[in-house]
Amino acid sequence: MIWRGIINKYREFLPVNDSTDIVTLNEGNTPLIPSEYLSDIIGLNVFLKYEGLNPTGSFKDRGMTMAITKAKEEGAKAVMCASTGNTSASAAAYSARSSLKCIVLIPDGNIALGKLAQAMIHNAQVIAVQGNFDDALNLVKEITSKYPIALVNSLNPYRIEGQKTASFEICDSLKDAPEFHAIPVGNAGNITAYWKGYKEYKESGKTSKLPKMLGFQAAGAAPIVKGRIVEKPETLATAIRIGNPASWKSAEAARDESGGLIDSVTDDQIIEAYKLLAQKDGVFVEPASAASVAGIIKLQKSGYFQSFSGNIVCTLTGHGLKDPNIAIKNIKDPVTLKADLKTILNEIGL
Ligand code: AN7
Repeated sequence: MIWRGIINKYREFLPVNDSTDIVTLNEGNTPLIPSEYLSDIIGLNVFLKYEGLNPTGSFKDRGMTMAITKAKEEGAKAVMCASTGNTSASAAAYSARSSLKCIVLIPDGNIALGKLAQAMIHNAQVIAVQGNFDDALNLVKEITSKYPIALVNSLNPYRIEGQKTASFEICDSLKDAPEFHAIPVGNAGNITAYWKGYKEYKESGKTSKLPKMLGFQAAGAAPIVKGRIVEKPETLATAIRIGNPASWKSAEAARDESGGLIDSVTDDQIIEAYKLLAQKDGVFVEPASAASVAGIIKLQKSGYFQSFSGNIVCTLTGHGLKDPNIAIKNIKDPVTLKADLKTILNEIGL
């Protein structure tokens, strides 16, 4: 069967009917990659759900195909979002494909280069706000409540509907739900969506159990862990530099209903996991994505997994090419030498 995107594949679980005109870039169907290296460390079978391989390079495409499809169906002419980068890249691409005007508010100076390039080339109206993501989202909420512009942040329930399909794919691949699911948490839409997906699959009889949900925030932007709004969130993982998550309550529900946890990881732990993924598994992700792996390594060290066996899935939310500056900053510069055989052989150690 030709893959035609998540709505076609999972339409029985989604708010569409036969006359819905689907806006898709054939998102989804991302690989679930086993990690031998991490399985050895953790003591469970670790799988990486590599969402960086979606059309715009992040998991946001799953929600955006749904949100833009519904915006079109409902007659919207324009959409708007606040974004730490990936939502704006995705909204811009799906809007371009469906001739919608797209307006994005980004925190000035705090989005990765690749994401900015995407929003710009897809012709979104990009406005950098002198504030953080939370300030930008407040503005977008106010504007979309007063003017005929559709909000496509994950407060839009269609976004969650689309994003839940990642759980379906995991269960389809593993033939059941995993024991654990680890995931980065920013605005908390994705953990909400995965949990909804796992529950719906179990209710429909496609799986026999539910995973424990393990969410990870960056230590400098960990409102849910601290139990209070962080006014000035700080982390090099700019995708999750969020101090007041929109889906705070539903993330707590996912944590509590599943018997899981939401913890924090430091920027150093994120960078360590980011390098491990690239250098041991050959998987290049953006820093925020590495929070899930940093988190399970942290939990393993505390003995958390000792009495468990089975499968654990880590969502890797975005591609490493989104943020090339971080990669280059964290690795030694390449040497520059004369175009001379002896010099090059000497450098290689031959
Ligand atoms: C790579 O693009 O919030 O907890 O505006 O880009 O569902 O917010 C991005 C979030 C994790 C956190 N990893 O997901 C945005 C935005 C990456 C991300 C998250 C984001 P949520």
